[in-house]
Amino acid sequence: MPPSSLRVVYAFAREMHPKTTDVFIQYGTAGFRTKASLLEHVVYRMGLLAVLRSRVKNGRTIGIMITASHNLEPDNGVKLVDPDGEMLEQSWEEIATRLANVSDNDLESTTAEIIKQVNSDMTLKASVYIGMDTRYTSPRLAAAAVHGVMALKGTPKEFGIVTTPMLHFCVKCRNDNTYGTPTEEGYYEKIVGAFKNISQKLPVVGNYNTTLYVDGANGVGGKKLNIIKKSLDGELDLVLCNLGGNGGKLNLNCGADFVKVSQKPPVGIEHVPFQRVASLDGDGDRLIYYYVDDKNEIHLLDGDQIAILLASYITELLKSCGAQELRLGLVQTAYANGASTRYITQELKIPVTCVKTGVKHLHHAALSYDIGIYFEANGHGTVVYSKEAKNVVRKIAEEGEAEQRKAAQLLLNFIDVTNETVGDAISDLFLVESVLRARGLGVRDWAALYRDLPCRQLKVTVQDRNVISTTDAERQCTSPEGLQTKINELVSKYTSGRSFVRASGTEDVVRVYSEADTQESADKLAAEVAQAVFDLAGGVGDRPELPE
Ligand code: 16G
Ligand code: MG
Repeated sequence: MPPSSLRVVYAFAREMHPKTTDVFIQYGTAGFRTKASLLEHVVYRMGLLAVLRSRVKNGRTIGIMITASHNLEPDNGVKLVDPDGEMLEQSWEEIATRLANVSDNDLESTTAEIIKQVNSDMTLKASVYIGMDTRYTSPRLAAAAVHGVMALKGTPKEFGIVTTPMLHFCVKCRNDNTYGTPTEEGYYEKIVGAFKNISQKLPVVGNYNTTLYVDGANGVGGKKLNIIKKSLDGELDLVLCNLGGNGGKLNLNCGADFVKVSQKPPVGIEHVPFQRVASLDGDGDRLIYYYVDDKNEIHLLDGDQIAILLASYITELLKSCGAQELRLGLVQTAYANGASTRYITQELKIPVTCVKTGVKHLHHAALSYDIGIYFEANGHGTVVYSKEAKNVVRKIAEEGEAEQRKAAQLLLNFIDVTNETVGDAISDLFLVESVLRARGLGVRDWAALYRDLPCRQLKVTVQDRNVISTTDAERQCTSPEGLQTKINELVSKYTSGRSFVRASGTEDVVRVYSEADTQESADKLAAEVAQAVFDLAGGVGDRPELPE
């Protein structure tokens, strides 16, 4: 494409998606995320960038997802998906930030500069898949993405309303047809089909029962489960709540993030004591389980417990297959409950790696194992299997002894239920249900595997959150000076105390995490550390108070 045709980039921008704000925006942990009203020009420009990225990748398909995940309704966001269904390569985040922030007048020249910088061959074809969540602002933003793709003569394909992981799955399938069919139906066929295969092999035994309540966060995940529900043939009886009807607002007092952070059950569900409930987030990439007991107290089964359940079951299957040589490992972040890490390393004897918050870090670390299981405590995670691991299991499924073959076939189904591209609430839900069913576990049996230490999360507003720097996978704070020493001093007063602070990648706040042997202690420690952050890192507004 000759440079002169870049003029259309400017023309489209000026006519249809002008930049109307000077607010600087940054490609963060999960793309751009802010008030929907500030995003149209950003999404248009991500349409442009996706085309350049597709061309750099020899015409392989790139994804654009319009969503602000668990944020409330007025926000929205956009992120790019790389050809294997993974997050955009980190070195492009700065390029995305630059392109999003230039003025309309400089857009043409900046686009030309980036084309040169990344060496994008503008004669190649380019393909971009576009999906969106259920927000009322999403269709307009998706249209802006389409215009961006067309401005650079790429081919957009719109998927309409899909979960974020569905879009990742479709991008992966489009670039690797051995993975599946790149459509929503293809997703159901593979993932739900494999779950049904597993269910048919495993009778319902022990304390497991097939009823599962679901908190859909009034978002896209619940809507898709409503489609899936009809095809489950009674293998799982889904009672779907918070599907977006009856005035229920997206993520408002419901959804995985609300449940995890507030440690409260969501509104919109009539709780039956000891009934297990799965809570999804707004775009369907996080999953938390919980139950409410007969005293109305909530018991969470978060990403840590999900990881443990999956890891112990896969280990068992590997043993039954006779494939113990495959290296299985778990990846967590600093938010993982200390009790979970102890249980995994000491009881299950499975190696654990700790990395920085953000899916891309976990995903990357998980790839270094033959079978890598990664979960953030907030419920985002999945399992990745190396090619070698799949080949070994396939071979056993065909040539092994009868018992080994059976286990290997089950593991192959399990692999097919997994959305390996990214954490996926729907796929994870079917994985969890498969394991509970296979082991005859009720939700209380699952919760009894080990006991989490009580924990608390708080946030503190400061003048500039970037004054906080961390090291050791965010577990130690290196600036501002004196803060880590103060945290150490506070932590040392508590039995089983642990605390860390980090700057949020998605909100203008500093996050505080604490755990200790009692909830009172965890709450007090968090508040004390929050005060230390406020005092030493330029807190604004009211100083955090200690609990009564
Ligand atoms: C984003 C990340 C999630 C992380 C969270 C932390 C992705 C797809 N999502 O939602 O992994 O836990 O940010 O948020 O990477 P924070 O930086 O505001 O604490
Ligand atoms: Mg999400």
